[in-house]
Amino acid sequence: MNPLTVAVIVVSDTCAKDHSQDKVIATVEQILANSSDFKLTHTAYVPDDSQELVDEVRSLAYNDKINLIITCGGTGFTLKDKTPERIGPLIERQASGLVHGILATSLAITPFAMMARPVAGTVAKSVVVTLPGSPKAVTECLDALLPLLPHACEQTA
Ligand code: MTE
Ligand code: CU1
Repeated sequence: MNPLTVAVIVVSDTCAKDHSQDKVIATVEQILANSSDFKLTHTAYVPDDSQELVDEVRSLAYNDKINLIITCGGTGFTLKDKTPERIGPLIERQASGLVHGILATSLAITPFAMMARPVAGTVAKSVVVTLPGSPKAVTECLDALLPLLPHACEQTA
């Protein structure tokens, strides 16, 4: 079977201005390199709380028919952290199980996990998850989600 396609969107004012500031894409590349189920086919940098973020997710889901769309960053409590507010309205079917999974796994590692406000669900035939922005958090969340994501993406496609 063909690998499932993955897109990673880094949501950060800093990284959108200067891609060399980003360490998250390399982190995800490394994690997915160990998986034959997934292939990273799209990456993007968008500013926090932007229409670009919304447009990117829509286009990846509806035009490119990506199996898994991961956003990284903008889930915290600073005023510009609006990823859940931007992505939430796009979600057609909520996946509260993925949200619980992210939070439960992360809480076992750090109480600061309570400061992420993730949303997850399906948009068209894509599974969308909003992860925190640090490479550490992205690694911890993906470690938890990867075992079930092939099944979730296959059901969604
Ligand atoms: N989840 C995991 N697994 N590991 C972490 O280190 N950091 C937390 C939280 N979730 C963390 C985590 C912190 S400190 C913040 S502020 C929030 O994610 C939001 O991060 P974001 O603003 O980069 O999205
Ligand atoms: Cu934090």
